[in-house]
Amino acid sequence: MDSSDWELEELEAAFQEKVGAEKRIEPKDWMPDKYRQTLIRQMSQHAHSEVVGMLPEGNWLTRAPSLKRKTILMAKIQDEGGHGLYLYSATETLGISRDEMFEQLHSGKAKYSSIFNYPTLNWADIGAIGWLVDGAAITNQIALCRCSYGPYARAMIRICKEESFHQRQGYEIMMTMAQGTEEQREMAQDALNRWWWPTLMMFGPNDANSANSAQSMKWKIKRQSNDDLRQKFVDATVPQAEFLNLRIPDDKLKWNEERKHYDFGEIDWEEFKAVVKGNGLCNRERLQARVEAHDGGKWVRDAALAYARKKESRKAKAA
Ligand code: FAQ
Repeated sequence: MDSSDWELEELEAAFQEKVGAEKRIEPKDWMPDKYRQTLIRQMSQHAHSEVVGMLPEGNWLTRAPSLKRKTILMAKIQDEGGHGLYLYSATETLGISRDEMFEQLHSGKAKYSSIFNYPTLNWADIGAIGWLVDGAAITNQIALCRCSYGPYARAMIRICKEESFHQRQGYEIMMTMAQGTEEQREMAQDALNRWWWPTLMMFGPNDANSANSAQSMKWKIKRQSNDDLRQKFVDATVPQAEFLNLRIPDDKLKWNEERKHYDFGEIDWEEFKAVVKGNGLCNRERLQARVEAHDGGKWVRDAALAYARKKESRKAKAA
């Protein structure tokens, strides 16, 4: 072991001690390269999810059933876009550029949440996304508010506040439909049937198969395991479904008095793997939409850059 190895070990020990003491790591602090890379991976995938996540709901903007519903949905989708930008900025503090992140998304190298590869077939899907998908996102993100990396943890605090409004608006759509005509009730049930299992997949593989969890928990990037968060979501959501008088599509779902949790059925992990690999119902369509949006916005970026350069050169001439 030479002196630089000793130095590295000392730095790593001091880093882990800081994390252990619940102190935040900030962009200029020393951090192990793998910690940086893990954060870049998770945070950029999170940012991509927010931005790709605008697409399924965007599909219903022109067909929202009233002006009020349309304005609410528009505000929600804009919030998701804002979350994406906020998270891209937080990820940039780790030394990756936004262009690199976009390149990773557009080339298929970076992942985004599996949930956004499912189609939105009827208006009740908008309710189900708000209720279930935002509900799952909040469950996951509340834990991330205590992430050891400062910019990510702080971003999560603001994002969770907005997600909670999204969850409420989704639940309110479901309540309106569940109490409406028989046809509306059926649409609400159908949406729950289709979104339930993909929502449970959002939390990632079971703990035993989660490649990144052990290290991420040690570094306090993740504060609760995939399975614990999934269980928390199920426990909170089952009574909400009961209140709507809708049935969760799982024959194995049952309160376990001993565990004080709901037992639930096995997730179809083959479906999860297929979606993550790019073979879900909408993967190609989603990626194509993002690439087209990026290419279509090139002239705006070029114009903004040309304007900024001109302003700089005027300033330099005047000085
Ligand atoms: N989809 O070892 P783990 C939202 C990958 S935001 C696709 O357990 P990790 C707001 C994982 O990347 C929703 N891939 O991984 C909204 C890894 O592959 P890699 C997004 C998944 O990172 C609402 C591999 O599997 N939220 O919804 C998924 O420790 C409505 C092994 O897994 C976040 O991103 C999946 N579901 O734990 C917007 C939260 N699950 O990268 C619009 C932040 C796992 O090694 C409308 N992220 N994989 O090649 C996290 O908390 C974590 O990254 C987990 C996964 C928990 C998602």
